[in-house]
Amino acid sequence: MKIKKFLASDYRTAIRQAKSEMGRDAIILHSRQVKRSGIIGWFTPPQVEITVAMDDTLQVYADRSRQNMAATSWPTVAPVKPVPAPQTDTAKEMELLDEIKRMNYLMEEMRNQLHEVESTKGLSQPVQDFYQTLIKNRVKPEVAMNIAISVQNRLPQDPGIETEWAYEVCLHTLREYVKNISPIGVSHSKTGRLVFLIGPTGVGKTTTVAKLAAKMTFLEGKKAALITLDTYRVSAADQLRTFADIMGIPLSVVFSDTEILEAVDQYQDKDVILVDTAGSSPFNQEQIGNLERFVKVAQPDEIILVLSVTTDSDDLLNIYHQFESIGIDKIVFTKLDEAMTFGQILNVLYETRKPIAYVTTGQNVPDDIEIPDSTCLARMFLGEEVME
Ligand SMILES: Nc1nc2c(ncn2[C@@H]2O[C@H](COP(=O)(O)OP(=O)(O)OP(=O)(O)O)[C@@H](O)[C@H]2O)c(=O)[nH]1
Ligand SMILES: [Mg+2]
Repeated sequence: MKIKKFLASDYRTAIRQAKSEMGRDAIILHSRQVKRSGIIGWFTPPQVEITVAMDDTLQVYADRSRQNMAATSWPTVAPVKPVPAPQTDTAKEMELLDEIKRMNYLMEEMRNQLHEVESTKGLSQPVQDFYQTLIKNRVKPEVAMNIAISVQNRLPQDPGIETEWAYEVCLHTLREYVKNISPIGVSHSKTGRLVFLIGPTGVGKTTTVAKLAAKMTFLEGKKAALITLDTYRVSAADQLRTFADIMGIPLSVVFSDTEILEAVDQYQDKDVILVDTAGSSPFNQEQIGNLERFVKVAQPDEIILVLSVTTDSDDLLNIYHQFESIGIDKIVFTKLDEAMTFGQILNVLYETRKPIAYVTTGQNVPDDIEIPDSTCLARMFLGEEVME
């Protein structure tokens, strides 16, 4: 690991120096303002010192994680080539334990299936089919069952009920669970709406910020400004700067509490100030704590959690709960173009009762972002093709 300090008149110059010497994936360990010594320090502005680290293994990891993180934000264990172990007593015991675990898992599966058969017994055939369709589309059994029961309660007991009518009732009921749709609330009466986008690494926060800024500026005629708090990696702010420069939208790279307040103050004449944040691992309390501090200082009007639908339902809910302390107002679901099923969206909305703000459907800025409508979402949960 190589660690080096860089001293310059401002952050941007210090980062430029660090980047050219240490590479794009170097990590900023610490940054501070330093007053020059002696009498000269009284009359000149403080300098900026950043401490930067770079490790060859980090470089490899960074390259790899950039590809992997896009698929899922949850750490995965690299597959290890099995090495045949000598069959000692301990190895045999381990094998036995594994076998018991496998049997327990199978028994649990069978119990669930029996439970499912038992609980779907009271449902008419079209509602049972509806339930099975939800399960196939990765809706959790308990969520699917609750929705199926409310569908059943709305249908007459008539066994000869028409399938088409039953389908309409299913769709209508499903829609009610996702009718809370709430894009960013820019209003003409109040400028300077401050919106934070937070979430795990690689889910598409920066891309979503760029898409939103471009849409608002070029399609809705709004004035937008960008702030990035992502100063963890030396090259992180460059990504958004490139978009900002192309779009002609102002961007501030912010390192401290004072700087965020200054930036927010400076952009008060804009309709919306979008804040991109560093990806936080839900396991890293320090990163979540840092984010929480910025939120306390800046007091945003909206905090949007960005989640990728390529992540498994249970992981999505775990991530939600890890970020909950920051205060989540609404959710953006990204990478719908990379998923085969969408039940995980319903699972998250069902449990959290939070509104959905947008969905994103590809890498293109600004086209691949949409405000979904509830019919479209309901049909997606049933596995119907509704998006390009
Ligand atoms: N397929 C697909 N890719 C997307 C979508 N949104 C973003 N991406 C891609 O996902 C990758 C990560 O996107 P970023 O916007 O950098 O993600 P981030 O959350 O800002 O990442 P960190 O800042 O590293 O935490 C990029 O390759 C994006 O082009 C989407 O809706 N669909
Ligand atoms: Mg980013």
